[in-house]
Amino acid sequence: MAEGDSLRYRTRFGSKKNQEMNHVGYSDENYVEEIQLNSDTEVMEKPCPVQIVLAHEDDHNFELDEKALESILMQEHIRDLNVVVLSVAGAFRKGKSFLLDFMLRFMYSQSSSSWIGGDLEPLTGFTWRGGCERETTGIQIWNEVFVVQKPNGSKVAVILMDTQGAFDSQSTIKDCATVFALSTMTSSVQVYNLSQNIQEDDLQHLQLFTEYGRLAMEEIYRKPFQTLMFLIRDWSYPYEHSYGLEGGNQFLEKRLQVKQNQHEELQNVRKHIHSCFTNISCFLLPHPGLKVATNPYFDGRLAEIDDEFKKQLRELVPLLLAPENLVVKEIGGSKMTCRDLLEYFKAYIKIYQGEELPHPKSMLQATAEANNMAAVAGAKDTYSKGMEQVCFVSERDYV
Ligand SMILES: Nc1nc2c(ncn2[C@@H]2O[C@H](COP(=O)(O)OP(=O)(O)OP(=O)(O)O)[C@@H](O)[C@H]2O)c(=O)[nH]1
Ligand SMILES: [Mg+2]
Repeated sequence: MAEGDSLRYRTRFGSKKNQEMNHVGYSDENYVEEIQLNSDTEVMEKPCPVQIVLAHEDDHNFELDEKALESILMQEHIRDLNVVVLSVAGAFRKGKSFLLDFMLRFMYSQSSSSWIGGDLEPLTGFTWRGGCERETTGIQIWNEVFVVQKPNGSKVAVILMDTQGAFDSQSTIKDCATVFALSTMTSSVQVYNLSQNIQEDDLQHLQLFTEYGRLAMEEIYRKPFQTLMFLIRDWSYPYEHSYGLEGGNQFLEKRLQVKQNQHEELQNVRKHIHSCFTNISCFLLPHPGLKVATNPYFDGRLAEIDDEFKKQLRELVPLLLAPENLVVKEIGGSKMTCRDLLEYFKAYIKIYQGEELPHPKSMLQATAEANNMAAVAGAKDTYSKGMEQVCFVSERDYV
């Protein structure tokens, strides 16, 4: 789907003052919508993704669109509500935006068991597409903040966040770390989207990126971040660990286990991940079928998605977004409102724009540095040995 195709249009509502709180629906033919208007709202965007962090390719810098973020977070009816932020991050081209669009469907019709949509309905929302080139850049959030009542009666504001995929050919390791760190720091639920398995380098990158996030936080909290869900796409070993949360958690426990006889490096990465998040879980999602993965004309319709994938999706999305499962964003143990989130965003982005943080090293740089250090050590050794020989010879000559 080309950018700008479907949802990016504006509607002028006129200046209706003090309208009642309304409901937003989402159907296959069109958006059935009655949007809550604030007293000061004149122009309201139709539901669409909004770029809040812009990635500047030329100088590898990130910029916060404060105005755009403010216009979403400071809406009168939500700004003082506690905020829940669900963000999906991970490597590029792995179905992050596609997944978020199912989450949108759930948020728009959660009372209904048919939230997943109609069989022939194209999947819209955050822009997703096939192909090998990256799509999402920077950070986007859905401009509709969902107000949900938790079982205890409290109302929370739910924000869905999409992020630039890591490891594309245009991004440096610092760019990837910045996006991932910002996503981790500003979300209460971070979905770490992985393909097929959890490899050791996936854990190393998670360590690097979360450390980059922790560095930017003013105080060092014991567990700085909240919920982390490893989401493994195209899981092909259901005979070892079954699809879903239970199989996922068993698998994760094995992968994150710290053992006595393990190399220190492997132990450290695991200890680091445990020390960063309060809740860690894992969900195993099956392959959605070849049409999803390879057909360039696939438009997201359920009719062309494998049944097992749909079954697991019906489990996964409510696990993350059902009212009873929503996790309010906290920093240092304090719950945050939408208003607070805006301030934190502004503070965090400044840190990444400044020069005070060390640059995260790429694997290549680290290897080059290690090679240089080994060469220096070798040269020193040769020098010392040579000097010893000279000194020993001359000493003997003088004796
Ligand atoms: N194999 C596989 N493909 C998927 C899955 N989910 C979606 N896709 C396909 O993956 C492709 C990329 O989907 P996107 O949602 O645009 O991926 P993304 O991770 O947001 O990509 P970037 O924005 O470039 O980082 C599309 O062709 C989807 O149809 C999945 O679970 N497995
Ligand atoms: Mg995307």
